[in-house]
Amino acid sequence: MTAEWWRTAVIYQVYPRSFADSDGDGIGDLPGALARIDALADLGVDAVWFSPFMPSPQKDAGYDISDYRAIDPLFGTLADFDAFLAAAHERGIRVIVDLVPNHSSDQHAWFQEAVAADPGSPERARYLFRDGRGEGGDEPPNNWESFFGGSAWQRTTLPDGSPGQWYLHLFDASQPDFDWRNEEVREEFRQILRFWLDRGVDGFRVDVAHGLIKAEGLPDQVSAEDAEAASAMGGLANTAPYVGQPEVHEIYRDWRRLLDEYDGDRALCAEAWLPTLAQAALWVRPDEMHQAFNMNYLGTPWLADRLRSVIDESIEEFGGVGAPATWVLSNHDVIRHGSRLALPDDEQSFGVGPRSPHLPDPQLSSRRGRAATALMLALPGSAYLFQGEELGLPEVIDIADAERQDPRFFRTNGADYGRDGCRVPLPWEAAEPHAGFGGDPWLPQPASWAALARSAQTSDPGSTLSMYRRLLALRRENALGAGSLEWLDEYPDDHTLAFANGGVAVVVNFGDEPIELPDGEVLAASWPLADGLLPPDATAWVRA
Ligand code: TEU
Repeated sequence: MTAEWWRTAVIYQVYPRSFADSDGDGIGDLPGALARIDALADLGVDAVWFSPFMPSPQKDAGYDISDYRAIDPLFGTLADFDAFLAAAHERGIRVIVDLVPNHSSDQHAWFQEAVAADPGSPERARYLFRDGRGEGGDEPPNNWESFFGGSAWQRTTLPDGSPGQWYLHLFDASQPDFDWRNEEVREEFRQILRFWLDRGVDGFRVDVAHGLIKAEGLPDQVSAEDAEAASAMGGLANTAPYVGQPEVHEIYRDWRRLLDEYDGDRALCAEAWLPTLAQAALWVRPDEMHQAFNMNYLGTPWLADRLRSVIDESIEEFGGVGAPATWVLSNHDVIRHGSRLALPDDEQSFGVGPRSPHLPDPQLSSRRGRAATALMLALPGSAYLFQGEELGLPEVIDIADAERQDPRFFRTNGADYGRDGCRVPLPWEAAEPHAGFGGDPWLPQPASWAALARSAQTSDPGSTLSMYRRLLALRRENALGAGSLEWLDEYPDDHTLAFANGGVAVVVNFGDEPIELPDGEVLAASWPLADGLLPPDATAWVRA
């Protein structure tokens, strides 16, 4: 592979608990992933990102880590990981692992020591313990809310049963936040990075990369309205006191220096949810991370003008700091993109379930999902795929409340369905029990998924899987990742996007009527053409 593989790579997210189960416990594992590695090679991806597989009580599906230098027995052993890594490298596939530095599990040895130690002790100083406010310290130390709902503070209980200090958790109460102003925490994570780099990983996806540093003094969050008023008066616009604090960049500069000591082009990718692309670009300045997820692109609805602006802005902002633009439509935190793009714009976050006001139409989901992918894979830069999107899996809506697992569902008392609907285990073999996933899956698979199994799609030229394979092969042959984008303005219509990337012209139809394609060989189409015309909610690639 060429130098700086991450500038153009297509990176496939393996969510290990839902990928492939080798031991029949209903939870995917590393030997299961290894047994299916040729499906990834055959798809044509450049790299795999593994969501966390470290030891964890699994309160947040593995994003609550109790030991950063081992593998949870649910998923296998370090030897299983080494075997996967070697097999991937043999096939020219890079492997990046998930690093979760913002918080640990409450079962991590450090947190257990902290709870057992006194207020003000060095053990407590690794996390964010504070006295409560109000009489008897009964009120949380500030007004911050957890991303999963409710207060971001949990009170501890002393051995005699009386209430003690509070600790900060931006996510579940089982995920206490580290204090990244503490040098001991920084040194520990340098060692963790080295542990995985020494094993040969190609890089890290860095969880919650926007949030490690909290504003000094942990001030109350100003409400959006107050912030707006302040900014109208010439004051500072609101940013949450735990998002994008300037000192967070020192940490990534330090990590970059550490990665640069290693050979082989290792990369850091920021999972940073930030209000603007201009802010996201700060994470990928030349001495910081290599890539940042483009959450602004992911959050853009299926509208030609909005997509055109976000594409332009992405190329400009990331390009402005010498970083590749990145693209992503799906991951384990959001509604699967076909289903999402078929929902009203204001119902595309926080999950969808049986009581949601609107449910996505399956046909429209399928058309838009495929069209959006064919648009994304033609863009220059690096793209992320989430396991199962290559099978056209829809969001699973019919999950009974009793079967749901996401802490977001529980912390909002079911007001948000949360993320289980995109996490349902993959179907591999149409004719096997549990569609060949392995044991009885930890989230129920719809019966209809047998028809979407990889085995049912693999030799069907019209399947979503065949479309992904073809697009990835064409993307590689035409070096689209390293290309550049030029809008084709002979399509002035509001309902069309058209651009050229090198020798490939790409046309996307957002309207209700079929449209004409430019002259030339049609290389790929996300939906069958009708009389040579591109139907609504479809994308075509044409040899220009
Ligand atoms: O998500 C970070 C994050 O900020 C999420 O709250 C995100 O905004 C939300 O899930 C969108 O619906 C990361 C992981 O990707 C997620 O799975 C973890 O739950 C979270 O960190 C805590 O580790």
